[in-house]
Amino acid sequence: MLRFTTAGESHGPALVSILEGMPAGVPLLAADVDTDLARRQQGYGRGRRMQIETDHIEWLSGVRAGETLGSPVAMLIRNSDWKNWIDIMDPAPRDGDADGPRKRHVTRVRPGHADLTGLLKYDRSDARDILERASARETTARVAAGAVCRVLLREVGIRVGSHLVHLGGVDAARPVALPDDLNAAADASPLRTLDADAEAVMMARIDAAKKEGNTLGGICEVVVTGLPVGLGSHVSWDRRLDGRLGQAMLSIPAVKGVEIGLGFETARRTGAEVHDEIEAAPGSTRTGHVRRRSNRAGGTEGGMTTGEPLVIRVAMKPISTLMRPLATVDTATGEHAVAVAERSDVTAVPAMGVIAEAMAAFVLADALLEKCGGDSMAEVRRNLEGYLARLDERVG
Ligand code: EPS
Repeated sequence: MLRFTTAGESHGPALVSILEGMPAGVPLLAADVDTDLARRQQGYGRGRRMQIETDHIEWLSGVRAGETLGSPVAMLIRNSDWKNWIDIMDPAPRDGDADGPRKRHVTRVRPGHADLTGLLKYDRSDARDILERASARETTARVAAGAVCRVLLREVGIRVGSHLVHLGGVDAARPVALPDDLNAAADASPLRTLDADAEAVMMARIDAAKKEGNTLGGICEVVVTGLPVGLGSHVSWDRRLDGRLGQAMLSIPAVKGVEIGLGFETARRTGAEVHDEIEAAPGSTRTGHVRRRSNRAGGTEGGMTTGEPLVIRVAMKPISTLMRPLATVDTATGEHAVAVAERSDVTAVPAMGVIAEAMAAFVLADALLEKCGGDSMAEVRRNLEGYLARLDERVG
């Protein structure tokens, strides 16, 4: 129903995000998108690039007078750093022999980065041809598309939030009950964590890693509330919501693991310790007038939402650009070398949480439109209300 694509290199003139399939009549302001872009730029442990950029969108299409038109929503985000890279990123051909190799060309490929595999696959000699697109700068355009999806979800009472639960070997305690406005609470922390004690230890660890020229990974938890039962489907592999969420999360640069609910822990427990017992809950329309006594499933059963909060944990490896670089091979000479040490971040895990929210918002908006889609917001609303009315009717 929904699809989006992005274009743009990290140090090119701009990024573009095109989202197709939004119904007409969704109220949409640039501020709805810019707020999420600013949230993605936060986080202790980021490098100097985030001081150069203040991301905001320019509408190219799909929005008029504060509402979507049903046509593709295209957004432009300019790279302020572009002015420093015009010569290096110039699309015009050059006379290689006369001009010599371009400045900032990269052959000392970084272990863990797309540099080497991309260079071999695409038959390039300068890894900049790969790393410019592999850069996590691209996630800005994803967050823009996700922010539009978030507005659609918000219109029907679905809220997407996240918080950081682990950084560089330090766990944050998860409160038994999450704050009602999860993002307001998480965004108040420089690491987007709800555990102030753990936050202090994590920040000290980031400082130490920075001194060592090292980098740190971590885990964020995305929580979605207000979902109706039955988004996604059990009938075919590619319609199962768990699989769609997994694909979306694992496509985020540096993400290596995803869990829904208890995730890997379910494999270690017995059935009685894993499955959520069900009881009647008259009046709880979105869960079908029942509730789970626990939510170890994390909000899905059979590849469909249960109506309980959707809980997804996303694990990010440490960034592969180290200021004290690892051993590698110089692809120009075949000799041993140390990897290139480009300017980078010590950690971007807090930002990854915001990106994971965007990817979740996209998958869930798509699944919502599959179940209750329409060409206008009014039609989506009517279809959802019809479905919810049927859930009420079933209990009489
Ligand atoms: C990145 C390297 C750094 C990060 C960048 C991702 O950029 P630069 O090479 O310009 O210093 O700041 O992230 C962003 C620009 C962003 O917007 O998140 C990388 O190599 O992936």
